[in-house]
Amino acid sequence: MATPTKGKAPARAAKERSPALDNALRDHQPGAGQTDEATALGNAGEIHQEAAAENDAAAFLTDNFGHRLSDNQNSLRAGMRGPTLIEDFILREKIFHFDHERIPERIVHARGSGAHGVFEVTRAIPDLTRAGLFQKKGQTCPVFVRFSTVAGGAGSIDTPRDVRGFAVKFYTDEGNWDLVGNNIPVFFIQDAMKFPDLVHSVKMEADRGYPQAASAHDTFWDFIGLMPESMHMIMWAMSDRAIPRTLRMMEGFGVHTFRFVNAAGEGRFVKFHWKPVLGMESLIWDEAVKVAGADPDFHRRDLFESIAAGHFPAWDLGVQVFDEEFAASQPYDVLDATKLIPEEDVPVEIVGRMTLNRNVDNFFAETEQVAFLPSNVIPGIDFSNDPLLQGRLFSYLDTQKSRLGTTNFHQIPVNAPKCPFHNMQRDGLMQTLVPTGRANYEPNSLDEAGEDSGPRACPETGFTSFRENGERHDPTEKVRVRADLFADHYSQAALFFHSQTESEQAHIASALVFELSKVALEHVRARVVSRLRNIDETLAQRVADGLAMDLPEKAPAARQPVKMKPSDALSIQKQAKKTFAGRKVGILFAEGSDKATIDKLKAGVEEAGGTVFLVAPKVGGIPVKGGTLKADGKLDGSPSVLFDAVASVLMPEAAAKLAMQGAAVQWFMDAYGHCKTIAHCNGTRIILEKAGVEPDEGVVPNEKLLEVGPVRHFAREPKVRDLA
Ligand code: HDE
Repeated sequence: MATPTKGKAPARAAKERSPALDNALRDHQPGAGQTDEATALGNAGEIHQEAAAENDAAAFLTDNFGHRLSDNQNSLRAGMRGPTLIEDFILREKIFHFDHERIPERIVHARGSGAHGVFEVTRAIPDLTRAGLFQKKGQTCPVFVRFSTVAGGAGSIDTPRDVRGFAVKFYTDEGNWDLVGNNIPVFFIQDAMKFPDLVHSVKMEADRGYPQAASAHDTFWDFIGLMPESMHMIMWAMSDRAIPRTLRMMEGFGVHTFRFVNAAGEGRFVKFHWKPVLGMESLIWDEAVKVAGADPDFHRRDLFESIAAGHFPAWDLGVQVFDEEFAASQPYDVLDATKLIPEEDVPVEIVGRMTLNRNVDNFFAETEQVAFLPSNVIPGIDFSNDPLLQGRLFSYLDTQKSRLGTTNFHQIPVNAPKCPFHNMQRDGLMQTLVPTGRANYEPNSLDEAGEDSGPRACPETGFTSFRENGERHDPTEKVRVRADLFADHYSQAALFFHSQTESEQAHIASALVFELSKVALEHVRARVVSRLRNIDETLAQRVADGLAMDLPEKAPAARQPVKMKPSDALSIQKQAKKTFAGRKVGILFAEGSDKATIDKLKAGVEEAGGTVFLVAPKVGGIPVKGGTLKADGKLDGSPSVLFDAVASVLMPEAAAKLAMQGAAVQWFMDAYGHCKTIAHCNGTRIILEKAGVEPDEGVVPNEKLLEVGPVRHFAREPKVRDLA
């Protein structure tokens, strides 16, 4: 409350204030420490009075029914020191509302961050889909996106090892299309029937209520060990994909096989991909753990600040389109969500670009209340018989009622379509629309009496389900089984592992060791390792060694795996982009540092598309050579894990002083340990030595920062960490 008025005109003399405000000030001034707040309070009152004079009704505080408040500081009492009166409708309404301000958090994906944006078609595909959105190049539609972690609660950290949700709501002219995907193209399970078990196992354990936002515990790995179909997803979840550096630098996937249907009624299968324009970046596990402490809101803050600064994150929408014939000739079933289609087999064709260009105005109203439904499709986009997708079509509608409390959740602004919608549905809790007329049923002939008869179905433009049965099933049979190829649990897990660089493979092995080391039940560890033997014998051996256990017997495979050709598209490191765009460089300076050098470094990074964050032992104005300089962050509150690369401009005396401080030594030790580029001046050497930083191609003089770029130097990793 104090903030908006700080620095404005001094408070008026007490006699000019309203009696209520005087009362508030008196009661709020028990000690000298409160003077500032009280002054601000006076200013607030002053501003409101002035606004009132201008007849600006919005400036008055009212209750929810529009009654103006005369005092927002004191409840109504029976006498100066007496009890509060139940008649105080203002107090009761305020507390009543507050008491009910929380809604049930999402059972999964509770922690999320959202933003508005726009989608633009870059390639028309009328041959593939009749969806109006894709008919013309240049066509645009607004979107809302929510990124999320899966396992943790709404208040949990942003950087656990976890899958990230990547849910996009397209507000098209033909209604909302929700592409509710993840940042990993496959899933843990094949059938919706197993979802509650999966989620129960990964969430906090039922009796003890921990661990929060972590898969490294008994129940998760117990379930995984007993569900060999999860092994492909486990490879992804243990890889660097599960610890993205920012939300802006991760891929997204629709996961399931969907259908495109064109105007001629021809259907083709389609998989959706989001490719980040900034390229992909991940954290290193040690870094992820430290970021969690340094800034639990790391991803949310990054997204918000990037958009606020006008650095709009963008993704290209790609499609892999294929027909039944292709599907039938693959060694996997395209209806199985634990399988992907290698990009080398079916290239990803880019058809549009999404740019996030507006932060939410209110987190609760938009990010919390947004309701995604995989069942929200538009004519030209249809479902497949993927048994996981089929279950989702039911679940999301259902969950919104429990979260948002009403079947009218579609009327909440962030959920409402931006095209008109009319039907005969009426009433329900929190109906906020006021439908007119009598036509709330159909058919009716009210128009014959001159009344509005309401809307009607339209066979030509309305949604029609794809009619052909290209998915080869016998609809006369009722069965609880899975198709044969679903039984191949290991071919694609091996494909993923063998597509990674050596360093990425080491990260996977180490992640498995870390996670399983947190599993207390030894038979669970052994079962998981026995399954790894079906993926790669050396991986299984590395994990067994890392856990100091004997290699268990190989688990029998339900179906013999086949060999697939490694795919570079599955590796982050093989696709790494050397760019400053969207990257942040931390520059350390202190008293006496050369401002001109700092300015030059900053200008260079900014020109290359990056941002700079100045770090110093103190945040106020610091005397430097050439003037004073303010830091963006204090050293011990701005560890190097928050940056993509670091640089330092220090005079020898200041560096000698900093070399005595853990925060400064740790700054470089971590940057080095996390394989980041370290640019430095001569003065910094004393700290580098103490931090154990050894020369390599990523430890360079400041002048070389732009040339080397904010890339990771993974060749350094074996020197700084013992990987499995
Ligand atoms: Fe979800 N999932 N899910 N899921 N999911 C939810 O819906 C569910 C699955 C995904 O930012 C819930 O509104 C079932 C796959 C995202 O609001 C719930 C199954 C994929 C989000 C639900 C799956 C996802 C959710 C919880 C197995 C990737 C967050 C709150 C059949 C393709 C959306 C809510 C947001 C959220 C159910 C599997 C992605 C309970 C039953 C596979 C990104 O309805």
